[in-house]
Amino acid sequence: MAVGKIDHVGIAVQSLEEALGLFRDALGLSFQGTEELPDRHLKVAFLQVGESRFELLEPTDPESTVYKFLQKKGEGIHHVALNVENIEESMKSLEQKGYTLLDKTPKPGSGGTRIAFVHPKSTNGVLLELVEGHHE
Ligand code: CMX
Repeated sequence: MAVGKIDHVGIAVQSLEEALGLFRDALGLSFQGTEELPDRHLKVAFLQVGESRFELLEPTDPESTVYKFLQKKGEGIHHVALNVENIEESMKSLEQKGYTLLDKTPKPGSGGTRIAFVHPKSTNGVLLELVEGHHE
């Protein structure tokens, strides 16, 4: 499988507004606005870091997987997203090597991308997101 850059690093936060005080204001990263993802029970904000980005994740209700994460672990790195050339091929390759995919088929991601997650229990404790396609 062909991995490109780190697309983004997802960080679970209690409050986007509060976290923007660090990432946007103190670090001075370019802020690309917030987005509501009602189907995932999340509010997210992207900040550009060179060719990559941070994705701040604030759960909007207890249905969110990020809500559970915050309850268990507190704020912190939630996932790392890697750009891949061909998502179906990458998913198949990882599955054949024994890694546990959380999605059977790619799901639509933000900005017209296609995404799939790999279970952190099979990937050294890091929830991996595969991303095909680029923003803008
Ligand atoms: N990173 C590392 N480990 C994680 C984790 C994460 N993000 N989330 C859970 N875990 C660990 C837990 O600590 C737990 O470990 P122990 O058994 O040692 O305690 C184990 O995985 C099971 O965790 P859980 O709290 O019982 O949670 P679930 O099994 O219900 O769900 C997961 C975990 C990864 C399967 C689920 O969160 C998932 O499907 N995630 C993929 C989708 C997602 O996270 N989307 C939201 C953000 C991305 C976006 O949409 O933009």
